[in-house]
Amino acid sequence: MKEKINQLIEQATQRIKESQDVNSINDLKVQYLGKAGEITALLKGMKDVPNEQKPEIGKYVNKARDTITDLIQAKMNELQQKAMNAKMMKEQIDITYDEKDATRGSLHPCTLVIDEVLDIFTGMGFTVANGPEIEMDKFNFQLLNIPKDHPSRDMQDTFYAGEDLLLRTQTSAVQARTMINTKPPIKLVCPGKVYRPDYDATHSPMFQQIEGLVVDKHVTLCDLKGLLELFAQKLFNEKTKVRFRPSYFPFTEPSVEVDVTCSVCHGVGCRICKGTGWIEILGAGVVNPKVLDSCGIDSTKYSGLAFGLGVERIAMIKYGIPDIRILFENDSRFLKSFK
Ligand code: FA5
Repeated sequence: MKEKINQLIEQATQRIKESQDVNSINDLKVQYLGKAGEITALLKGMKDVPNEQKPEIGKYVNKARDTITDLIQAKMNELQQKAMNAKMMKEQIDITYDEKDATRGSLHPCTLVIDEVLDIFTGMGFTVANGPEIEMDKFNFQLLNIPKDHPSRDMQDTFYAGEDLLLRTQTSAVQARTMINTKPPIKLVCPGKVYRPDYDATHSPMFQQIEGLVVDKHVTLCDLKGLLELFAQKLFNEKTKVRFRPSYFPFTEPSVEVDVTCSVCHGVGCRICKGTGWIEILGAGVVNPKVLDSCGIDSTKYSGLAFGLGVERIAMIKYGIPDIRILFENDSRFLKSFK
């Protein structure tokens, strides 16, 4: 019996010594000391040992159990410490590192504008909607009262991706998508990228718009005026005045273009506003009843207002950026100035 116990201790000592990780040491613990473990079996077998040998063998078995328990515990401590050291080495922080040398990113001016505009409108109870950039002709044009071959399609030259597929030219496509799927009241803003074959100092082939749509009972041009005045004052400053000029969009009637007093010269006239004191920020209008009807909303019961602003243009006005292309060049010196 003693011989057997000695062999067991020897074997366990060797295996514990060779263990490389916490899992294998746990396995050994189960193998020797667990309910069905080898030491436990020896303890259980004590009942078969002749009475006169019991004290001596019992001591021997207990000693074996204590030896193996101590070895396992010591090895476990060692492996845990090793794992902790490795983790600390991996995650160590250089406290001598000078933060001034770190290059910290900043939000792009267009992202700043989008965040600010969405903040203003969500604060007024609008929800934020999204739609696909590759859009069906139906949503971008047809449901917005712009049938195929309609001359107003020329107002927004288009990148086509197939017979009925295109890169959306306006976030107004989300209006149509929403109205066809949602019952009024509707009150949403929709930010997103739009595409047109344009390229000069104030036009880019990809730019971003934010669309706004309200559909409910008794919505009027007065609501649109009040809403956009409040918006402009929040976005620029409290003294900002808003001017509505008659315009034309097939999906709104009446349609307007909205100017604000120049935030640089406050209406006096400067380089940014080309001496006029006013800067155009968006297109808007009362939703054309034809659009409501074709989207399944009864225009005798409901009316709506809609607007669409160009994010890059707002960023240009707000931050005095003379050429839209600067916004896409990703020159880090320019971007850093928005920290
Ligand atoms: C529209 O796109 C209409 N969907 C807006 C609208 C919505 C009217 C709802 C009525 C009701 P417009 O083509 O004018 O309108 O474009 C809106 C804004 O996008 C412009 O005021 C301008 O700020 C910006 N924009 C237009 N084309 C470009 C371009 N190529 N690059 C940068 N910004 C542009």
